[in-house]
Amino acid sequence: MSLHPISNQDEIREEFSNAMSAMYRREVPAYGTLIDLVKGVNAVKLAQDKDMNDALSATDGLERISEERHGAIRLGSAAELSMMRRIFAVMGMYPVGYYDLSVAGIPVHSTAFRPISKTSLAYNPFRVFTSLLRLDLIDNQELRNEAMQTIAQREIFTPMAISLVEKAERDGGLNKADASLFVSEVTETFKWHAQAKVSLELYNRLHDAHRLIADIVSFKGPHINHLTPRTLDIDTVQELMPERGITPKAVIEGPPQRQCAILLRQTSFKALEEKVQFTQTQDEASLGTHTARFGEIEQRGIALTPKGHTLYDELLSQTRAVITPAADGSNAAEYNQKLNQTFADFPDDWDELRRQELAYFSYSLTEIGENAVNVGDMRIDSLIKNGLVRFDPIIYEDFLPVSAAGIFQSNLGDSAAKAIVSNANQPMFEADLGIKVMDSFAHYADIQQASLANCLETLGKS
Ligand code: OOG
Ligand code: NI
Repeated sequence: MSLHPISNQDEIREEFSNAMSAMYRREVPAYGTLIDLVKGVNAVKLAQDKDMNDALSATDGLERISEERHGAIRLGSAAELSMMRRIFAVMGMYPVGYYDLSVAGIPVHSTAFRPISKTSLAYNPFRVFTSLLRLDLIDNQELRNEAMQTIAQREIFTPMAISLVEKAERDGGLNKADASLFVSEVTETFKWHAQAKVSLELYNRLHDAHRLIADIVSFKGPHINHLTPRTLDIDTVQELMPERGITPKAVIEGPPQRQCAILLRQTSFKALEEKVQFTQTQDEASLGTHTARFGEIEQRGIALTPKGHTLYDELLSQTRAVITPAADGSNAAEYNQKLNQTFADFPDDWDELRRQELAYFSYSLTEIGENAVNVGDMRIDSLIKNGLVRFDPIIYEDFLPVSAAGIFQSNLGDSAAKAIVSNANQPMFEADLGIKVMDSFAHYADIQQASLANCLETLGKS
């Protein structure tokens, strides 16, 4: 036994998410206001809804309900992305899913680094939505070269962070002291820098090509651009934000409010305009501003099968073919009404979702099932009907490209919708990342299948 045992990855991730939270509250005071609002609304919801309170205290523990569930960063190069992957791996966070944002006119593609196992997710679900800039989608060759050179010149990781990653890879983890040092070194990478790496003149040209390019290229590092706590009542938080002096985006992204929550609902407050000091050029003033950082909240529901996801996508595009939410919120009520109306076609009953194979469930034995002898009819529907097996929703742990695009857009302003040719390129993303991303559908299907097989095996022996 070593004198300095290896730290659990889940604990390192927990320490990291706490450090990020503390840093972001210091950097963006409005985010602290949002957290307080979310905590208050969660407390009211738990007091009003006893069933929810009981269910959550059994599964999630009530004291961490309002903690951060995810954050987001944007990287500039393959080298940055692959090192970031190695860093997240030390904290038990692995790339799941590929999101092509070019379809929405945003020149990035993304994955989410997240914990995978049930126990790790339950311990601390913190994920980081990570986007990589796609300079290949920028027409202007000269600007593309300048952007590439600027990014190539920066080193976003501290030397200590890199050497601790190497150590973790060599030794199979980090001891407690190294883990704490690692967290503080890694947190450095996500800090805000009011000092830009570029001149105001270059910033403006990058900004004109696409505001996101300016955000990614102009700074010393990939500042965390938002953190996202969990809310138990997203509609109420959305409604109360203005009272607390923060401006919400026009509409909540994702599915409408339902009895059986599906996928993910999100909203955010608009990014703040912050003062930036640009490098001096002869004829430009060096002070300017940049708008990038915001706060977001999320509420999660059940993961959908490919069939369910296709139905979700269809109903969402049906809605948006009739009404697109305006950035100023002027048609928000009409949009919500249309969304509700369209989603009436999505079954809103757990058993219906299960029988139509629209969503993923985890099966387990009831007390009757545990004690059953000589079970005759082993078909799953009969086992459920006879009270031997129960089924619970598997929660969606990933993201939604249309929602992500809405979050990006609301913080880029309407004018940022530039003509970007849509072209997904997962192989290029994975080559840059250094490994393949995990397929989330396959992962949810495995969890469901394993839970079912487990029930059937035990009952078969009875
Ligand atoms: C990421 C936006 C996507 C989400 O919750 O869908 C995202 C970004 O703005 O960098 O975080
Ligand atoms: Ni987000």
